[in-house]
Amino acid sequence: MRTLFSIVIGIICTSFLLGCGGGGGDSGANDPPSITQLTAIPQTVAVNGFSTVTCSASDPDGDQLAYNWSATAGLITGSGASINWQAPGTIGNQTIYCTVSDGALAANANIIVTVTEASSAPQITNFQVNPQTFDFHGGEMQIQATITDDTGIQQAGVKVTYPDSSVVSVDMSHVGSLYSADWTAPVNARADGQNMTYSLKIVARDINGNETTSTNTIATVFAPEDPPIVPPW
Ligand SMILES: [Ca+2]
Ligand SMILES: [Ca+2]
Repeated sequence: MRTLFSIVIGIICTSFLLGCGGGGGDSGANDPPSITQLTAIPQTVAVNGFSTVTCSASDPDGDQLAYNWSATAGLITGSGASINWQAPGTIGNQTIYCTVSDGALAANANIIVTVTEASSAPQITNFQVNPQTFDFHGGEMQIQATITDDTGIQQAGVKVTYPDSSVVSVDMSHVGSLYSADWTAPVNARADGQNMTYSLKIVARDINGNETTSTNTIATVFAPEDPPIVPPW
């Protein structure tokens, strides 16, 4: 009889403690962590590009949290609340999953990142230099080309390499995709009767830093003509 009484008292006490723990939340019970935000910056990346993924989470009990990351494709580096994700080499949507655990209970969230084609380098076509030859006076030439890009041209210019290998850069202006510049070829003042040849090429850079250099075009300023040779008779 005394034993049964003890068991009943024990059950009552246990129920009381559970009730206190559940109702008050101050001891015994564990509540799960919650994820308030999961971000990927940027959320659209080029193939093989990088995104920083950050999980903001908290635990009502102040438990230490462990972060577990996975993704449908790509490469995860780092650990903890923020990781680095490298996109795969193929376009499409990929999902990155984060699980936050307090050791007993967990919360989950995921975010979709869009993987796009890489920005390609500018295309330079119809590169023309006019005129391409000058008498010894030299003179002004017009340089033009059609330059296009999938993401936008940031800068285009002409690099002129002089006969002594020094280089002069000339900015190009444009109307639509037609880029142009003027450059004046100097007088050929050489005393040795040699032509002056200049090598011109266009360098175009897009907003992503991709650069394209055209093939070279040569412009020539001829040597002064020799005086006519007087026959020795
Ligand atoms: Ca907890
Ligand atoms: Ca581009």
